[in-house]
Amino acid sequence: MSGASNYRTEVTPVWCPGCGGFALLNALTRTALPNLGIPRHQALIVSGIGCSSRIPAYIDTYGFNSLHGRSVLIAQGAKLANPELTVVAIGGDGDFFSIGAGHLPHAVRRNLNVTCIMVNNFVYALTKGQTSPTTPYLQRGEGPFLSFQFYPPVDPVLDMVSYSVSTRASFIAQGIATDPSHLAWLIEEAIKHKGFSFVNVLTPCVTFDPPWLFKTIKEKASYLKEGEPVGLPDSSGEQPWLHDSSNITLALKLAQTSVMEKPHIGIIFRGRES
Ligand SMILES: Cc1ncc(C[n+]2csc(CCOP(=O)(O)OP(=O)(O)O)c2C)c(N)n1
Ligand code: SF4
Repeated sequence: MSGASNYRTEVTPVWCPGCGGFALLNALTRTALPNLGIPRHQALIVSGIGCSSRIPAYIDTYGFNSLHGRSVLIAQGAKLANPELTVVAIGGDGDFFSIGAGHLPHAVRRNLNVTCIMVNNFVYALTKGQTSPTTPYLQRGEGPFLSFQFYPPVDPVLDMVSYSVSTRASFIAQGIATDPSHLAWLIEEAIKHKGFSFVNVLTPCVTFDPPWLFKTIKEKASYLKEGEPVGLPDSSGEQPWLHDSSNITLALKLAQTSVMEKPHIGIIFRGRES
């Protein structure tokens, strides 16, 4: 067991070296949970199935490595049963946006005080590289994805920002695994928000993503700061406006930009609490 200020278990992560999962683990256990001062017996991490969903084993709180796509449901049930618990659901883009996608709008509607962290590595990693709803279009044979070599994705990307803004999630943020301290701050704000909060973490899968994918995202990432002009892609004919995370109309405008054009990092929208 770890010490009082350490939220890590003694279990060694089995993630590949360089996996974005480490950034989230560090953000949660080294910064967000200690800063919030949540006692370990009052926090629950629920995950689904996937590489990212291994995380409860590494965090010294209550944990539930549940079923693929169902973590949001289980998290809501736990919160209803014990409102004192800080409940965080964690999973991959396949988990939340493919098999589990039907649960998200209803979690948004209920607006229970649950934080949902989507580890968006743009691929089904655990099952070895199939395309997910967030996989961008690639040319045939491009990248090391096993499935891409023969079946490049042809469907448009399901973008977390536009999805969560259009369903009116009460807290929406996007972080990036290369900046764990900023990610920790976003998670703290999400946990403090009294309502359903959704944090999309742009994350590299060093094994199955083509290397240019996360490199492009990292290079194009643009931080949102309250009261400061938003970054827009070169192709945008719009004048940058001043970021105001309380304004859903401006969040809808941000949602027009895809993550591959201009990944906005920060709090996108903060609305009604429950
Ligand atoms: C009901 C069910 N369907 C399918 C699977 C197989 N499966 C396990 S993990 C996974 C996808 C993993 O991708 P993602 O959720 O994005 O997580 P990652 O591994 O990328 O972190 C699938 C399809 C399963 N375990 N259970
Ligand atoms: S396959 Fe990808 S997501 Fe899974 S542990 Fe390795 S780098 Fe991480």
